[in-house]
This record gives sequence, structure tokens and C-alpha cells, in this order.
Amino acid sequence: MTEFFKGIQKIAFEGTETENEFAFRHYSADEMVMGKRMEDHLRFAVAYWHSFAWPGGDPFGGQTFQRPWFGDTMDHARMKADAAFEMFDILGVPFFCFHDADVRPEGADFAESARNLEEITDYFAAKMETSKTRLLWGTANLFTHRRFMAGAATNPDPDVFAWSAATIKLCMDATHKLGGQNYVLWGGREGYQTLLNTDLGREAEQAARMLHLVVDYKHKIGFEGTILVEPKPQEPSKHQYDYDVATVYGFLKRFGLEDEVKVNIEQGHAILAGHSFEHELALAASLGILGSIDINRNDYQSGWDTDQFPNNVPELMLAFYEILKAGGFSTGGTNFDAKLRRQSLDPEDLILAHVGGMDACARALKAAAAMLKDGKLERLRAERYAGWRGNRAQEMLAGRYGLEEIETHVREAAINPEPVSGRQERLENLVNSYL
Ligand code: XLS
Ligand code: NI
Ligand code: NI
Repeated sequence: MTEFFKGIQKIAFEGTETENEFAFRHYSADEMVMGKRMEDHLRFAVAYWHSFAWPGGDPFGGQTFQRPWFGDTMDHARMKADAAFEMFDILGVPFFCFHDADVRPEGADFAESARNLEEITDYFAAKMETSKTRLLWGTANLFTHRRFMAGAATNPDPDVFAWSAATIKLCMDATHKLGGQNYVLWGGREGYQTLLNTDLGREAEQAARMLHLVVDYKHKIGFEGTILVEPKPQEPSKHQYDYDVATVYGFLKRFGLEDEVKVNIEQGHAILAGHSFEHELALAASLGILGSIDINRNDYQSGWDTDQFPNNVPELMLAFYEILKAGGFSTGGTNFDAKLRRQSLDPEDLILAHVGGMDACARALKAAAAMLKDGKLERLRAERYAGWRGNRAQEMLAGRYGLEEIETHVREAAINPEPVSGRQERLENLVNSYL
């Protein structure tokens, strides 16, 4: 046991009556929900970057957290891994996620960084022999170092493209070796600060080349996980190319990648794009590209990606409803892309933030499952489109009639549609009845 989490016991399910802060009230890994264990529905993952690498800074001040593993040696990296795997065990989470930069110190050159990553990968592999925690996804940090300030794949300098491609290869190798179930690409600097210096047509070609390289390499090494692109509309770039689900799908279609790549949808990014989370999930599901989720929440007043831990059950319920309706996760899961507030200094804060998030999601999942099982909402939704079941309507949708024939029909049948209620408030009341 590390000193850091000393005295904190493994978190157990105790139900809603418990007064123990260090217990789950709703998350019960083995409880069956719609024929599947809760753990297998939710597939929680801890994000290494927020929980173990983030120092607590903001634009006005630096580090607030003091963690014994902060430092840039391999010893620090191993100490960090010891603490991380201990927390995975305390929480009983089935998965974790990481970037190369979260887990290994940056080397003096590419080769040294590569060696550091390999060493830590082996260290993880050894830990995973006794830990139950698996790798949900790995990814490359192609946004923090100054070399990436003008983009990775979309950089005007081909050497940065090459460096990025080589780094992705290393991260895919590490992910593959650790049995990762997905590989994520979030284009932190793939966008622009000003159009005045940007050729966006060219940059799209570069981004597509990189994604094709990733897909080709995946097949070459026999990686069976899913390649996921994570949309975000802005921050850190003023405009990011992978704006939202619709934009990413258009990009994938344009470059013939729609059967190879899915999306990792983040709650806070959906909000930044001016959507609701459930909108992004429903759209991805309807396009067949729903992969995985990054769960968190934004402060609705600030307009930033504040990455807070999720705690809004009614919102989460609508999200898990879409996920359940789409058949649930296959390789994807629920990654806590969420960080403590910078005043939350204690190890207990880190543990309880995850406990609260897991409980909020579990409660939402149960409510969503009840609503889906009941079927009332889906029946009402289907009823709204009932007219389309008619023969003529189906033929019209199939393209049997041109505008002239439709006009003739409207005249001959003396069509005169009457508006019907959308029943929004009644549906909202119905949703609340499951919470
Ligand atoms: C940042 C992103 C990032 C990705 C992984 O806003 O959410 O954390 O999930 O690179
Ligand atoms: Ni994310
Ligand atoms: Ni984010």
C-alpha cells in the first residue's frame, strides 16, 4: 500500500440507507440491469491525466496539488503507477485510460521518450497481472509540448506530422500490448487560431492522411479495438476541426473512413458545441458511430471545458437512455474525463469524486433502464410517426413519386393536415416519473 491512500478501504456497495461516505449507494457491480451486470453496462474508467498528472493549475495560478509522484524521472512515473493502480483497486473500476505524456517523463529526444513509454508499458503489464483493471483506451498527447502548438497532423511543418505519426505508432503499440479495447484521437491542436495563416483545405487532407495511417496500422498489427475520434468545437484552438459528431461524420464519409472509425463523445464538449449530450449520443447512434463516452460536466455559466465530475442525475439519465437504446457499449465505456477542483487537495477528495460520479451514473442507468423497459416513451414517440406506416406514405419516402405526382395527390385526395400536440410537458413529466 502507498502512503498516499493509507487508511482508505476498498469502496463497497452499502445501499441508499448507509451513512458511510466511503460507500456506493447505487453502484453495485454485480446487480443485473436489463440482463447485464451493472459493471458491464457502465464500464467505468479512470482518466490518468486528470487524476494523477494534473497539478491543479488554472490560467492565473500554478500547481496546488502536492503529490509524491510529481517529478520527471522514471522513479516518479513508477510511483505514480503504484498510486494509480491502488486507486483503481479501491474503487473497483474495470478500466483506465492514459496518454503517453501522463505516464512517462518526456525524454531528451524521440528515442528516449519511446524507451520511457516502453518501460512504463511493461510496468503496467506486470501490475495488470494481479489487478482486475483493464485498459479502455490509450492515446497520444499531441497538444501539450510546444512542438505541437500549430497542430500535429495539421501542422504546416511536415516534420511535426512525421513526429506525431511516429508518436501515435508508439502509443498504438503500447495500447495493443496492454490489451486496450480502443484507441482514441482527440485533436487538441487540430484547428486554427486565425484563418489568416491557415489553409484549411490542405489541413483536412493532412488530417485524413493521418487517420488513414492509423487505420492501416491497426489492421497491420491486428489490433482489434475500435479507433475513436473525440469531437470538440474549440479550446485550445479557437476553431477545432472535429467540431461535433455531425462534423466528424462528414469528415469520415468524405475520406472513406466511416466504417473504420467511431466517436468518443464527451459531455462537456457537447455543451461547448451548443448541443446537449443526448443529442450527440442519439446522432452518433443513428449514424452507427457511437463508440465510447467521456463523462464529466461543465459549469453552465463559464463557457469553458471545466471537466467537473458528473453529478446531475436527470441529465445523465437521458444520456444513458440513448446508450441503452443503441444496445449499450461494445468496446466503449464511461471514462471519467473529470478533474477535481483545484482546492480539493486531499486523497479523500480524489476517491470520493469518483465514488459520487459512479453513483450518479449508476442511478441514471437504473432510471434509464426502467424507462426503456416500460416502453411508454418509445410507444409515444412511435405513435407520433404512425402516419408514415401507410402505403402511400411509405412509397413517398421510398421515392416512388415526384413533386408533380405528389401535387396531384394533394389535390385529388383534398389533403388538409391538422396539427397535433407534441406533448412536450407530458413527456417531461413521464421522464421525471422514473427518477
Ligand atoms: C480534452 C479532451 C482530452 C481527451 C483525450 O478536452 O477531453 O482529455 O479526452 O485526449
Ligand atoms: Ni475527453
Ligand atoms: Ni475534454
